[in-house]
Amino acid sequence: MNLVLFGGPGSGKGTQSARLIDNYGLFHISTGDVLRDHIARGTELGKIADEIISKGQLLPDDLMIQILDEELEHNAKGVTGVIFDGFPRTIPQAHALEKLLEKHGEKLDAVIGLEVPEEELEARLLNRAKESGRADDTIDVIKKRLDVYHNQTEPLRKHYIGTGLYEPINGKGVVDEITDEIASRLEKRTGVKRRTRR
Ligand code: B4P
Repeated sequence: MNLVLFGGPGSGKGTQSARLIDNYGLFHISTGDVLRDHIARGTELGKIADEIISKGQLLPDDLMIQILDEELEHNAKGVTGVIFDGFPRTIPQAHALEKLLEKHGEKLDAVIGLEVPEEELEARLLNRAKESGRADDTIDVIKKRLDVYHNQTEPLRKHYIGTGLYEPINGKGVVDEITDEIASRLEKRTGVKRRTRR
């Protein structure tokens, strides 16, 4: 089973991914985590990513597509399925993902859309900032990330509704209940049951 977790900044993609990995034994690719790892290690890519992320912008599509291709090639060989967390974020990235999966004889089974009102997203990210120390969790950068989301990422929602893959989920509420809702929709859609309860 190959899934995309889709939603605004702070919608809970990382939070729900952690649960889906256990529930279905899937391999997790978070492009945000990959970039933060490069920043922490001070690689050339990390230096580029640091500058862009701290401004709340997206990295260029060609660079992100290359990163994803390498992740699939080197780390995801032979896995039963993948959760794509934070990728795609633009229409060109979505087309690239289709091609990459095709190359590996795979396809996307569902796009889980975590739908959360903007005020809630802002509040969560400001709250996360207290502990995470993330350079992109400040009020100005959060506002920029929300703008970028509306302009560059939200059009993907319509794209995936058109393909029939989009599963809208109310992402506001208790984390466990959101996980249950995702599991129930996935079972209806694919017939696959989760191995553990949460
Ligand atoms: P990401 O790492 O993907 O980060 P995110 O959108 O901020 O967070 P996420 O939705 O995972 O939220 P979380 O579960 O942590 O991206 C960071 C940056 O990397 C991007 O801005 C961009 O610059 C760059 N980047 C990444 N991928 C890219 C791509 N494909 N192309 C170009 N650039 C890319 O949840 C947030 C907070 O809410 C947490 O504190 C959590 O505890 C809390 N929370 C979660 N669920 C909750 C709930 N139900 N109720 C209350 N709080 C909840």
